[in-house]
This record gives sequence, structure tokens and C-alpha cells, in this order.
Amino acid sequence: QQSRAQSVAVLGAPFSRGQKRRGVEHGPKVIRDAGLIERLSGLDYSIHDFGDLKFHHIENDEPYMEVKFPRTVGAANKKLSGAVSRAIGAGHTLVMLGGDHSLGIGSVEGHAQQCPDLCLIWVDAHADINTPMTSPSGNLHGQPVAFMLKELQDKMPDIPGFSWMKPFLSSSDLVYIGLRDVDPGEHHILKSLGIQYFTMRDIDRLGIQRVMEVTLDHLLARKQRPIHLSFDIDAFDPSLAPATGTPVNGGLTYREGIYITEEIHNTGLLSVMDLVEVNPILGANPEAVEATASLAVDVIASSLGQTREGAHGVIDEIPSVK
Ligand code: 4U7
Ligand code: MN
Ligand code: MN
Ligand code: MN
Repeated sequence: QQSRAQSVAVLGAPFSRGQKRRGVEHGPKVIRDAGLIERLSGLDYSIHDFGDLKFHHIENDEPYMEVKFPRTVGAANKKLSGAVSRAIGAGHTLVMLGGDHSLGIGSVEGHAQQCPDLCLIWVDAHADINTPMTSPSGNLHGQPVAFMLKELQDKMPDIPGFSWMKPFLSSSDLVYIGLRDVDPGEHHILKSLGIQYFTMRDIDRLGIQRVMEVTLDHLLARKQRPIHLSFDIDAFDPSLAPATGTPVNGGLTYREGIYITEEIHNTGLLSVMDLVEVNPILGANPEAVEATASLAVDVIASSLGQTREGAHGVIDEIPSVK
């Protein structure tokens, strides 16, 4: 725990086959270009930039039922899972830069290999819990949570590319924040499994402070355990994060987003975080892309302890007049 807090690893996953729009594979580059490593260096960690994973093209990756690029997405996640598992095993806190949100499968799976008792906070406009049968799009970035949940095991077909993994997470170990675009099949799954979730309406009603209180209580009251934060940039309002593939109006404010990550940092239990779905090709202009990438950097820095109140670090007295 203590040694983990002092070393942060950054891993890029330039991958986009979990959805149809090109460009999200450039997410790691634009987030780094927005100054990520410099910002984290200011937070008193040793930073290890592991660079970007290399994903290989798979030929003849025909759809399986409606599911697009199953073998390509499966192989990418297998590789990511191994890299995440090794980084956590080596004692780092890990920041995974996507890439599309299908990468959540490998990121959380690799984390769970080292930390089987982890809990998952999914901050997103979407629930990403479609099964191949309920998915309206066939895109795997709308399905990662369904691959993880033990309770959905018998509703999941054997999808080519995924034989390396089996479900590992219980539905009570997961909380959603920011939902506002949930498909009918997903809504049924959330309700029937009794998953704890907070929609934007819930945030309107309760306020973000209460939402975080209930979230952390739900996940940590019985015992302290490692947190996996999977943050989809489209949780934010599109006015703040325009450069993303599936924007939905009425999202998190800047202050709500930062409050979520401050509270997660304050638990001292953050172990892996994903920052996904930044797509620089979809910004209307360079300013829109920079705003989105710089917001991503703020969210990551805040998750790792950057505070709005400041910190005095090495200064332990008010400088005297010379
Ligand atoms: B993201 C969608 F149908 N639910 O399954 C689907 F609305 O990772 C969108 O949250 C999924 O950005 C969005 O394709 C996936 C759709
Ligand atoms: Mn998502
Ligand atoms: Mn989303
Ligand atoms: Mn999206």
C-alpha cells in the first residue's frame, strides 16, 4: 500500500476497434501532449512512463453475430491485461490511457489478477453493460462490463478472442456515476442485478457529495480494498469534452468531475485508473481537442492527489523579510 502510493506508471493503449470511429487510438498521444507527465511529476511521485502498447492487426476478423472485430478486441485486451497485471505486481499505481472503452475488459481483468478483491467505479454517460444479444450497435466499447460480471456468465456467448478470460467481478463490487444514455437491455440488467448506479438525475437530486459518500460506503464499508476507476471522458458535458465519439448532453460539470476524483484519491485506495474515449479527430477545431485533453490531464492529476486547496510541500515557514 505505502510503496504503491509512491510510484505511478503510465501506460498508453492506442486502440480503436471497440467502436467504429477512427481517431480514438490517438488518445494517449494527445493526453501526453497536454502535459500529463509534467503534471504528475509535480505531485511527488516517481513516474514511470511505460510508453504505448503495440496492437497487431488480425486478418479476417469477421463479426461474430453482431459483434464487430471480436478477435482484434480480444487480443488487444489480453495484451493489456498482462501489462496491467505486471505493473500492479511490480508495485505501481497504474494510469491506463485509451483508446476506446472496450479496453476496460483487459485493464480491470489484469488488475483483478493481482487484486481479486478490487472494486470498480465506472464514470460514464453510458453503462457499457450490453451483452452481444442486447447491444444495439455491435460495438464492444458498449459491452466491457458484461464480460466482467459473474452474474452475466450464462448470458454471454463464447466470443472468439476471449477464451483467455472468464468473468471475475460481482455486481455488488461495481458503482456507476454519470449515466444518462442507457439502452433498454442495459437498464434491465442494472435493475435485475441490483447494481448501484447514479444517473445525472441522481446527481441533480442528491448532489455530488452525497453520491460519493454512498458510492464509497457501498464499496468500502465492509472492508478497505483496491479501487479501479474507469473514467470515460464522455461522462463530462460535451461543452467540456467535445472530442469524444459518443457525446451525450447534460453531463458532469468540471467541479463534479473533479470532486469525484478528489474523493477517490482521499480514500488512499486508488490502484488503477483508465482514462478513455478521448478522440482528437472528432474535435471541431484544435481548441476543442486541447480542452478535452487538458480536462483528461486534470482528472488524472486530481485522482492522484492534486488538490484545489493547494499543498505546501517543502515550505514549512513563512519566508522572513531579508
Ligand atoms: B462508451 C451504446 F447503443 N450503448 O452499446 C452501444 F448507445 O464506452 C453506446 O461508453 C456505447 O463510450 C458507448 O453502442 C460506449 C449505444
Ligand atoms: Mn464508456
Ligand atoms: Mn461513454
Ligand atoms: Mn464514448
